Amino acid sequence: MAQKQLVLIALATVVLHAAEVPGKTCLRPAVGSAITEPEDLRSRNGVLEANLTIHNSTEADGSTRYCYIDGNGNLSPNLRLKPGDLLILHLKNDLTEADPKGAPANHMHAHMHAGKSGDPCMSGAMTATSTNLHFHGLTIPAVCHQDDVLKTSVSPHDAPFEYRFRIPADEPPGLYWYHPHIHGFSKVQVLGGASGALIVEGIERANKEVAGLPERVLIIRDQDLLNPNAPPSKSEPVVPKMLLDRDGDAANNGTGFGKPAKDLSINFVPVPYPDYPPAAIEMKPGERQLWRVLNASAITYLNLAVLFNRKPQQLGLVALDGVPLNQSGLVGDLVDWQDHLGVPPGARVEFIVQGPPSGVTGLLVTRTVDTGPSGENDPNRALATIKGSENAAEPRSTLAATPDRLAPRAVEWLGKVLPVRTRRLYFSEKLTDPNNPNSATEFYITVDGKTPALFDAHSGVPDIVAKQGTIEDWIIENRSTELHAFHIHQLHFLLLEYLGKPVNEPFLRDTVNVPYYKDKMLAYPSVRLRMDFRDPNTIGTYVYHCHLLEHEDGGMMGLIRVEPADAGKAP
Ligand SMILES: [Cu+2]
Repeated sequence: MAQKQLVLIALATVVLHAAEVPGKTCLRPAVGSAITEPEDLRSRNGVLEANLTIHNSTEADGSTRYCYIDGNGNLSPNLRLKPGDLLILHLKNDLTEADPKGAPANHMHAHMHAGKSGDPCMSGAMTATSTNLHFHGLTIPAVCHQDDVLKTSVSPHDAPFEYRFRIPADEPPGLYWYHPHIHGFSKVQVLGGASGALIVEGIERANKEVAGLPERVLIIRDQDLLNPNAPPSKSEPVVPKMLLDRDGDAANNGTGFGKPAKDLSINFVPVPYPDYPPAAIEMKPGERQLWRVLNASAITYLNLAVLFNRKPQQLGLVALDGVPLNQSGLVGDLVDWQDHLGVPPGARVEFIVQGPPSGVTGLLVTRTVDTGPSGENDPNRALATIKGSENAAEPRSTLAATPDRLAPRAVEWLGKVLPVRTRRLYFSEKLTDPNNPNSATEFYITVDGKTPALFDAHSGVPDIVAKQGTIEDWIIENRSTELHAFHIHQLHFLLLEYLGKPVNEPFLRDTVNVPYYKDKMLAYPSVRLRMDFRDPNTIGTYVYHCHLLEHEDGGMMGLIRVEPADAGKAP
């Protein structure tokens, strides 16, 4: 009898654990719900200190969700700091082995690599249950406890791991973000929902056009299809039968319709295929707001538009990838009015939106993106309704109405400095068996002249060596038949040429599309970027890669070492 009771008690304990402590599960709002804002964690007296736990759970439908939970149970909070503020995060890894179906398909090089010590700074473990943080877009050092993703790896049995760094005093004000960056496992964690916004405050100090505006953070994520076997909606035109691309996702069919590679969510409200029931936003009629939109998708491109009565509205772009459009200091308070905004995975757009008239319900949509013959299908779809209503609640934050002006940058505008050299890199893909179109694909980014090789997380040998204090031009070519998104850690770059044509952008980016190659093209599509290694925080060893995470996990990543200006000496 006593033994039976013991068993019952043990069972009860197990059940309690499985049912989760309240606030410790990756809860998701229902389809069609009103969009809420992520909670704000704001710095006070120059410091923001917070506990962040990464958690996952396998759902009844077999999908795996990931989320960050702060000390108060908030999901994936906004981290809000001013330039110069100190951020201290205590990252606890609460990951459990996910459903095998959620694991990456071909992770031949993403094997278990036991560290030599229990030190998360030296671990280098790249496993399904290891994690770390990358602070996308910030020019902070690539060292442990700051923004190193090569060796830093926190395991579930580790004590909370401390991230501690200052937002640089000259970091452009805008939208940045945090997400895990474990090679081979970035996709599964980010696709599951592991991401959040980091806002460097003061955009209204850079551009007076946004002073006094209410602001809203919208995070668009992708996730595996909730209804993978459903036929397309009856309201859609009939499209060619869906095939799979090289990554095993629904392939681009070139029509703008059909089954998407992934579902999307907006602030975690799912908008699932095939009918895309939109999430809901309310705005006061005619009110201007600043929308800060992050594409935290693992593989999905966005092309955002706002429609009133099916008519595209003007969106006033003021910042891209965290950098105000007037970053050069040469163009005044620039607002770039557009009726659609392309956003590759990893990129951010900050723009002015005007609320619909009273009684009108507008629509936030993503238009189709042509990802190339072997790219994913990113069809047209609704994301959220925008209802004009006198009773609409104001967003939580409003930008200062009469801000002091941001000081001009101390360094010369990147467009005016000559590069010390030009390098050529290219994206390419290769079937493991050239005679079998269904064999696995290998993904490369290669310095022209070298032999393509998959990224090796443990080699430590840089593909590129540069010197701090210098400027370089990089030409990035795409020799594959799908779109890729080039991203580099620790710095922003200036886009100088797109498809061989000069562009004149007064701002910087950290992620850029490189269009796909097609038969009979006379040259590989390319972009020319001016890379800025002047900031001492760019010293160190870090990565550049495609921001489609299945490409990054699959090997499309390279290593750069930036050496200190005072020659020869190790940092
Ligand atoms: Cu790619």
